Parts: sequence; structure tokens; C-alpha cells
Amino acid sequence: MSGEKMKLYWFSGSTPCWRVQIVLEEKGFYDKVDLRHVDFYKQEQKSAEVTKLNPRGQVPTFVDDGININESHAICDYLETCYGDYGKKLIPSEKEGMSRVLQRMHEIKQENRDQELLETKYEIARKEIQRWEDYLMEVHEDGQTYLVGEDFSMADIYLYPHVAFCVRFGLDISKYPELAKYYNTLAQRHSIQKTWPPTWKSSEDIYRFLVPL
Ligand SMILES: N[C@@H](CCC(=O)N[C@@H](CS)C(=O)NCC(=O)O)C(=O)O
Repeated sequence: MSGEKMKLYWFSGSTPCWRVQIVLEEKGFYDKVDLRHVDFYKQEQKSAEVTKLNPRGQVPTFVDDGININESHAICDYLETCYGDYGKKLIPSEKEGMSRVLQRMHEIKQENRDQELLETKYEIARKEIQRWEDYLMEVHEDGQTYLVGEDFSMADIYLYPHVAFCVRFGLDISKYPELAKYYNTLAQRHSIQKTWPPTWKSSEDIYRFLVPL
């Protein structure tokens, strides 16, 4: 880690931000980061300070040693590539393990690109959730815990905030027992607990899906 503090502009409840926060904690950096919470209700993400770094006026917006990088997946990959030896290794170095973690990471990214579709087309969302339920069933049948086997990886960090977001906003996770087991088990992980969106600890700002998934 460089001499200059890392800086993260974030918003409580933003799944892209949470993903980055988990990586920072897994790498042992989180307590040293200059965390700047932006208030969406005041449109602070559109301030000159943020848009100078991120013309889209979005979070996460991240700076490390004067290097500015945005887009949550890019930040996660950057942190693992630059700081692979710090804290938890999140993408295995050996080919087989790496291929499995990358495969799931990029499947999750694809799902994220279709976010708008998922929000309006419940049938597609249902199928997508079922797909992850099936993946987790295989993992659990093998007596393992994480998305890619026995070790926590970047694939879990890409996925978990999506699962928690769905639960937070009304998904009846008991309909998906494997996902429920995964959700509850990983909720115990230190980095996830520590970075849990603070506003989700209260019962305010809960909305429900109009159509149950
Ligand atoms: N693809 C981006 C998505 C970033 C994004 O959508 N951020 C939202 C919060 S979850 C945001 O800043 N929204 C405020 C706005 O667009 O004004 C990433 O993964 O980093």
C-alpha cells in the first residue's frame, strides 16, 4: 500500500460500493481508507469533487496513490492484481482454480449488465436466481461452502451484495434454500459484517418487490 491514503466515495446500500468495501477489508486496508460517504438525497455524487474523478457522477469512485479508478469490478480486480499478496488471496494463481473463480465472477457481471431487464422481467430474474441456487446446490452437495468450493474468493464478493440486496428488498429467500444457506453463512464473515451497509441495519428504506420472486 502506498504512503498516500486510498480514498473511496461510497453510499450506504450501494451494492457496487459494498463489493469494493469487502475487498478492501479482506486485504486489510479498510480501516486505513479515507471513506467519503456521499449523500444521494443531496445529489453529492454529482458534485464537482466527485465528477472530477468520475464523470458519470456515481459511486464507487476510488483513488489509490493518485491513481483514479472507478467501476466496482475494475476496482476489485485492480486491488487483487496490485495487492495480491496482502490479506486474503481472492483469485487463485493456479490455472484450474483461477478459471473457476473467473468464470463465476464474469457470469455475475453479465447479470449486472442486465439489471434493468431483471427489474422489469420477473421471469428472467426468477430463472437467474434459480441458476445460482443450482450452482450452490452442487457446492453444498460436495460439502463445501463457497461459490467456487472450499475457499472464499472474488466470485463470492461479486455475488454476495446482489443476494443481500434481494433479501433486503423483499426476496423471500426461504424459497431458495441453498441461497438462504449461503446468505446466512457468509453473513458471519468478518469482512461482510464489518462493511454491511449501515442504513440496512435499521428497518427504514425497505421496499418490496411488486411481484414476488
Ligand atoms: N457499473 C457501476 C455502477 C455504479 C452505480 O450504478 N452506482 C450507483 C449507486 S449503486 C450511483 O452512484 N448512482 C447515483 C447516480 O447515478 O446518480 C459500478 O459497478 O461501479
